[in-house]
Amino acid sequence: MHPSVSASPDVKHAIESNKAVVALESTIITHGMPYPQNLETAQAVEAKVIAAGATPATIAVLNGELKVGLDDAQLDALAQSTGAAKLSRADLSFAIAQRATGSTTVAATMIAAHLAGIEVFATGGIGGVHRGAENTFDISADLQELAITPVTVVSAGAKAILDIPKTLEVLETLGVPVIAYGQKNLPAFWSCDSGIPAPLSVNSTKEIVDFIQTRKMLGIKGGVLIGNPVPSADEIPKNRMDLTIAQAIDDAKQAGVTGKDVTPWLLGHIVKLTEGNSLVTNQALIKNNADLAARLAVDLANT
Ligand code: PSU
Ligand code: MN
Repeated sequence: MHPSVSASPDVKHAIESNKAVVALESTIITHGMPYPQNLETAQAVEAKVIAAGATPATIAVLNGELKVGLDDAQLDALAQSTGAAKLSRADLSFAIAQRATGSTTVAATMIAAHLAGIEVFATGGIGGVHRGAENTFDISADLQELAITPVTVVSAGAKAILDIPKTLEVLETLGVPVIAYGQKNLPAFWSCDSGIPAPLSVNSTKEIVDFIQTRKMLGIKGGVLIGNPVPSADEIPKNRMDLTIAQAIDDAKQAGVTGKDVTPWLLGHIVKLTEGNSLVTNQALIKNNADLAARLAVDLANT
């Protein structure tokens, strides 16, 4: 474990004894959902990981310390905080240097997980190429992180507010394996099926473990992205979601939202437009990803 990592006693013990650990991000807590649903979800996600036999490690920067594993009070304080910065590769070290508090995006969580020696990470949806990126150049740092940092990220695909075909093209260029779990098509975050075939697909955690081991054997660097569809009972079908997303993107343009505010703004606005339904689906898909990530981490620890 890297000396800059401040691991909780549970996480430290699990890592030192080669037990299964699942990293969890915190931007979803501070910028992805309102309080108290964010806290309830963070707790439910940790419970899912524990139920599947792994140790949860929620990651954040608290007063300049890179925390891997938060206790109840820390999780609660983060969920209620309003001043936490949204940290990615560019500003993770800045927050630590300034003794500040911030939540970690997929990119920053991957960096911290790797420093701690954690190989599996569960999130909701990764960042990617935004619609209209040919004009705005808005492409999430999550994509290049997947190219260089050896962590397997279990997601429900790229957030459907993004341009999914362009996101896939960039991932292909960067050499990031994108694997659909249990179906041939990629999921689309709130919806089970994006209508877009996944480059790769598997039906078991064992296949993912074999793939990860083979990549290690060949010395191929970088991460792996798993697209795990939300349970169908909890989805919002794509044709319904498409209209809401188009409306939300229009409204964001009108409101002049840019840069790292775009993703949180759109997610919050979509919760309003769907009268809370998108939040319920978001909670369900994260729990589902935590469960798959934990089962994968257990299989990986046993090989
Ligand atoms: N998925 C969610 N909610 C979120 C995010 C993902 O359901 O809040 C966050 C993740 O932390 C992801 C980030 O890394 O949004 C991407 O932001 P950007 O597009 O600015 O890179
Ligand atoms: Mn961006």
